[in-house]
Amino acid sequence: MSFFEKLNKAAEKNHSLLCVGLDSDFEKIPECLKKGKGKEVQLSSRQRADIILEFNRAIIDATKDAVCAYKPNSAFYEALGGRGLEILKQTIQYIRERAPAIPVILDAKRADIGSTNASYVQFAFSYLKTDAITLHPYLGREALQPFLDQKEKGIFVLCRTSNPGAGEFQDLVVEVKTPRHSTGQAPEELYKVVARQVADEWNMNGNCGLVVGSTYPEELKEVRAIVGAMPILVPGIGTQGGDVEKTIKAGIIDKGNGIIVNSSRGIIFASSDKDFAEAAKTEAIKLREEINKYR
Ligand code: NUP
Repeated sequence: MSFFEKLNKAAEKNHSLLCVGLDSDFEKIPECLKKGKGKEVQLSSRQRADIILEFNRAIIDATKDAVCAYKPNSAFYEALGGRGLEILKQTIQYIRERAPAIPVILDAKRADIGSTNASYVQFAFSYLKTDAITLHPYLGREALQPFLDQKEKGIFVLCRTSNPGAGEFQDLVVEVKTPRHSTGQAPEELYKVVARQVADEWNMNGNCGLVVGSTYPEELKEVRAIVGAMPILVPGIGTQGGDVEKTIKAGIIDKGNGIIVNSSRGIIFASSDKDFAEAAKTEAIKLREEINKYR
């Protein structure tokens, strides 16, 4: 089954467009999980990683019936070195065991020249066994081909990011000219060019999606108009202040899906007390219901 088939099934089963981001920053892990494991300053990377794994497992058990996907961000695991990569793999394995219907998106924002991408593909899909990955578009399709060739996987290309300075490059108005001909497209912002290229040129295997931040609902609406029904991963809800109603109205397609709404810190760190898993569940259900209200 392809990633997008799996995603749609999970969304239907849990009646949810919510993706919970497993951005398990050690500093924010509830104290109750750290107690009895030594003084925090003395904890080794291995011990920190083990605590994060315990945290992730509790979050997954608590939220698995309210989500359509999980999205661990590689940065928080890479920060812990070798054991960090192991617990990222073990977290994905745990999702397979406890919630096999729920796909996993690795947020790693990779991309390099083609031959190097082949190794990134191996890391994401052979070692970690994730279902989908996020990529930068900057090197172009030729370089990203090893990812695009992964027919059963989801390939999410950054289009309009959620950060305040996203427009520095993404809003530059450009005219597309290939070496031999102009496409005839009027000049437009770079993020729209990315959206158009991915939809028209890169999506030959039907495995592409885009990333557009919920902090820019107007841009999300414009991207939706360009790409038709292509799935869009939308981070920025919760801590970054994205508006749920505007996001859903701008991004949803006729069938009431087509977007994957991510919240990380707003869900997983809803409480820093012993009730952290229960609080994550409550927040996940609340956000799922709010999203569903506007579908
Ligand atoms: O444009 C983007 N904005 C963004 O926040 C693209 C992303 N991939 N992300 C990621 O989504 C970010 O790296 C983090 O993993 C998550 C948002 O987390 P939070 O603000 O919900 O805690």
